[in-house]
Amino acid sequence: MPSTAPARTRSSDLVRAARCEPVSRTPVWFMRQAGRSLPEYRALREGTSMLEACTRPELVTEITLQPVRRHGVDAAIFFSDIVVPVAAVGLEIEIVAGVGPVVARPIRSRADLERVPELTSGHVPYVTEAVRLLVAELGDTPLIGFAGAPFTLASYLVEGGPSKNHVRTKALMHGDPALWHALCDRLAQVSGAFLRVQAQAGARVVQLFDSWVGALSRADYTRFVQPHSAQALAAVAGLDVPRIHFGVGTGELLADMAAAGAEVVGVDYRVSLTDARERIGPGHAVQGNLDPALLFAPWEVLRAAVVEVVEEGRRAPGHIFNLGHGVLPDVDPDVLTRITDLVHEVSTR
Ligand code: 1CP
Repeated sequence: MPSTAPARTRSSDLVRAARCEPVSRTPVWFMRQAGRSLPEYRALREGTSMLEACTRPELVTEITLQPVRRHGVDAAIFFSDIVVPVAAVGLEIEIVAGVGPVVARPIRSRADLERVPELTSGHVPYVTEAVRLLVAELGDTPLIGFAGAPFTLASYLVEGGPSKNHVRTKALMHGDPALWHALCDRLAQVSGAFLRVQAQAGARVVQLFDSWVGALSRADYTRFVQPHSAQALAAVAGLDVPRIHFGVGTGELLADMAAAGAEVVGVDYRVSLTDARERIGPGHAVQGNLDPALLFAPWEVLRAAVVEVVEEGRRAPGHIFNLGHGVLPDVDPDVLTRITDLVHEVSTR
């Protein structure tokens, strides 16, 4: 199916920055900009569970558009969750308020793996429909599609829910490498296909979230994770969609994450963009990396921090302004609007 996205989103600042091409000003969006801090989001979600909401195209469209209208950001991020594709193929999973994804029967054996079949576009017709509706509404603003990377997804599936130390995941990885690789191979197919569905319906950029991979050593990353993330990213190679790859606490892994195949490396707030560029090497754009906690600091302090990130980013071959991780739940949304305006103002070429 050919993309229905207007050709002009290809020349948007977001896409140009991702490709290390000149921009009119630094593009900005915020991880977790949809949901969370917006009262209009909480009103819409009233009475509908998170996973149920993700299957309703009109609702997804409205929630995705809310932060674009309110803040004037340079991109929309598709309202969904990293566990939507594994739920779509039949895994019993729930997103529990205040907790996160919880898996009824965790995946810990070869027999369990059969409960995670390959994903086809037929599993997620509501995603195709929502992306098409969105692209029609968004006009010049590009839509970012996303998926969870194999490691982060595997952690939820093996642990059965959110985890601090990922002990069962690491025990499986080292104790039964063959099963680990089989699980991640399957999850790479699921993630890659989920990215592909969104890109083919009109998403202009995709982001692969490996949120918790910073828990690993470099040796474990290259042996147990990188080939699978590369497989997920390769699923959208040739579709003309720049790929962003992001994780938290990944200072030691940035070079290897860049080598997994993305055009843009997302940098968390623990490493400066300047240091990150040195670790990543030439040829990649960077995304990030304002500390989300600074959104609670006095405006003058926050202002200086924003300007510093913009200035550092201008020395990179391409820069997309973002936070170093997601928007925290109780942030005043007006602060996000102010940051968006400031980034645009100080970066106008
Ligand atoms: O009812 C609710 O509002 C639940 C809160 C919520 C929301 C709004 C969850 C549960 N997921 C989402 C949407 C979501 N999740 C988006 C789209 C909105 C946007 O970004 O603007 C995206 C991109 C995600 C991705 C996601 N889900 C990640 C990767 C990003 C990151 O923050 O690192 C992860 C790790 C998840 C799992 C997840 N889903 C929800 C929660 C609370 C969590 C984290 C749980 C944990 O701490 O392990």
